[in-house]
Amino acid sequence: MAGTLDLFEHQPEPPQPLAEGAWLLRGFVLDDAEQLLTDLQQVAARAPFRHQVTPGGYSMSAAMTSCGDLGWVTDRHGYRYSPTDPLDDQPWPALPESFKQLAARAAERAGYPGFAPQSCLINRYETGARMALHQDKDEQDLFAPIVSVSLGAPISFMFGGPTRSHQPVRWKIEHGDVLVWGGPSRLFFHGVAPLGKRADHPLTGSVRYNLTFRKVR
Ligand code: MD6
Ligand code: FE
Repeated sequence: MAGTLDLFEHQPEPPQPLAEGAWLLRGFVLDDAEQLLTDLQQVAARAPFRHQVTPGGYSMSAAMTSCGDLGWVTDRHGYRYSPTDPLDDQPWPALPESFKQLAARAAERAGYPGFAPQSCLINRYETGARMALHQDKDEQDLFAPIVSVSLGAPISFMFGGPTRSHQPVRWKIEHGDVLVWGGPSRLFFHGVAPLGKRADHPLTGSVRYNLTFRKVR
């Protein structure tokens, strides 16, 4: 039955500002989520998820892989972007077409037209995995925004300010949500709280994935 409600259900929500230059696009990738998850699994079949080690010697609780011309890696020697996967010294899998299009579309919606990412870092969170407060500052190009896509189980995202001492604001981020940020908030501190025991999604079970698209150079 076509009720008037149907007319509203497919209206995209307007972008929600988190800070100057930072936008939350609720549900922006809902229609593309299954394709993105399929393509993600293909990337992971070639470049498997792994728990990287920080320069300080800690194993990260989120498992990671990458695709695109460059991948974000960390080991005892530091954080950096690498054109090859350290597991096999081969180039990373190419960015799937669905990833490229989605990243460009989301960036444009948030006011950053012409976004062409060189790298997509894929984080996989299982119960209890988290990401401590940090800045994304390993990129040379700090003018380009970062586009961040969340798939699967919901998580509490902490969005801080220009210094570590700014009290972060918590946002519940769900399957299909996209964050786009650049400009004045490009270097703001952020992180995610531990993935809850009861976190669940029909497409991924208790797992949450996050894709972050970056222009590095
Ligand atoms: C995450 N995201 O959502 C971790 N960084 O799992 C990030 O660290 C992040 O979402 C830069 C820009 C957007 C992000
Ligand atoms: Fe980050």
